[in-house]
Amino acid sequence: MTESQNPCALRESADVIVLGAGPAGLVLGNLLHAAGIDCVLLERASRTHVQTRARAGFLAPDTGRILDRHGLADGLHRRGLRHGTCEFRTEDGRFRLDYGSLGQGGQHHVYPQQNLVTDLLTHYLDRGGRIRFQTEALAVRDADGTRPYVTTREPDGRPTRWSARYVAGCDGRHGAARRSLPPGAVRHHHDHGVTWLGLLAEAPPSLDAVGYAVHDRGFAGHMARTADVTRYYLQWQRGIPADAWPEQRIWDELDVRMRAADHGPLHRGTLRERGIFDLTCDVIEPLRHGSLFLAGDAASLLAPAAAKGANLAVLEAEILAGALTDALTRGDTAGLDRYSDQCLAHIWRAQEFTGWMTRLLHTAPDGDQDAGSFFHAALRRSRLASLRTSRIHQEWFAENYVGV
Ligand code: RFL
Repeated sequence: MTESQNPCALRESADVIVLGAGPAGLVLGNLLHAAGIDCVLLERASRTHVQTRARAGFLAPDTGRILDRHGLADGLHRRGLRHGTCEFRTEDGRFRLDYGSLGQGGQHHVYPQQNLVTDLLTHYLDRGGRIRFQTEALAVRDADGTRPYVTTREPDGRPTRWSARYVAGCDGRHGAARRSLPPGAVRHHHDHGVTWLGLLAEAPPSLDAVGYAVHDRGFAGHMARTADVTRYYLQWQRGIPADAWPEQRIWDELDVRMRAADHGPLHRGTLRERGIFDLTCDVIEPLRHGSLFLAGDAASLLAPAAAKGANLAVLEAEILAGALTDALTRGDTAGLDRYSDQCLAHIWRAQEFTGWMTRLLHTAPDGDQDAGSFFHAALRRSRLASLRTSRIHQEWFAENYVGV
């Protein structure tokens, strides 16, 4: 017996079913609910889990403006920090870019993703928004018909069938929306060939800027999160587990790559979290399949080198919310027809800049024939020299670094 024929399955419905309660799903849910649209969020994890999952921290000025526009930025303004400088540390010394005051740039908000998710969730629930935690979407069915439905597994294991007019797949790269795409959907995939060890240190930031250290031993990164917590990244050999090195060795390696002997010591602290991130990316094309729309990481995965993923997620959620509201309140489906092309233009631009940043910061990718070669290192050095000396290059950087 198939899921759809199961007579025991509970049946529920909403005009819009939003899969996933990350930044994309929660912004979308808040905007739809505020517009009076009947919607429900289905989230696989528990409330505690989504509110404590540490990921992004750098939110672009446009993201702040979107959240402001919809009254969702209180926490960001109260507790977020502002950031407009990055420091590159290279074999030729260090230089700073005040991207916040360059060209079309602007300052980042530094606000941990789990705080943003908590704010969005609280706002949604306080206004009576519907959400089901620990409810895993299994598949989206009949997306090309007029009454799509989502099959789910409830917390007690019972199968449920949710029918809707539209389904928003905001359930990330491993979610049910991607698994349910029809054969015509294309996934463009690219592996930058670089791996990061991501670290969350219980230590105050060591410099008042984002730190990008370009070193022959590999990249190291420093990013403030709060006054007491700092993210560090180390370019890492693929296949080596995250716990392979003791803390002391990690801090020593960060010291070497960040050139602490020349530029000042790093504040050390307990490493609260370690994670391995392969810098891969992909784009699903198109982002609409009948009544199913993809947003956020479900639509496109970006390597974290340029801090774009959560920003795109918020932007796409706002565009999709407007289009769904027009369709459901006025029967105007033009926004839904435009959705995929409109978002893909932003996504490809973000992918392009992320790829450029990845090449700027790292030693040659694993498996590259030229790994460690003079040629790769010389190109990287030349790119950095241009960024250090060319005002036009700096303005281009600023515009792309903070823009989505
Ligand atoms: P999320 O945040 O992954 O949320 C998806 C939600 O869907 C749920 N889910 C399901 N629910 C129901 N049924 C299913 N079958 C489900 N499958 C999954 C999950 O439990 C989850 O709650 O996706 P969303 O909303 O699209 O948001 C995307 C962002 O999370 C992501 O792009 C950013 O974290 C990327 N990123 C950064 N982006 C920035 O803009 N600025 C940054 O500074 C930044 N730093 C980062 C980052 C990503 C990182 N990682 C994880 C590689 C730093 C790191 C280390």
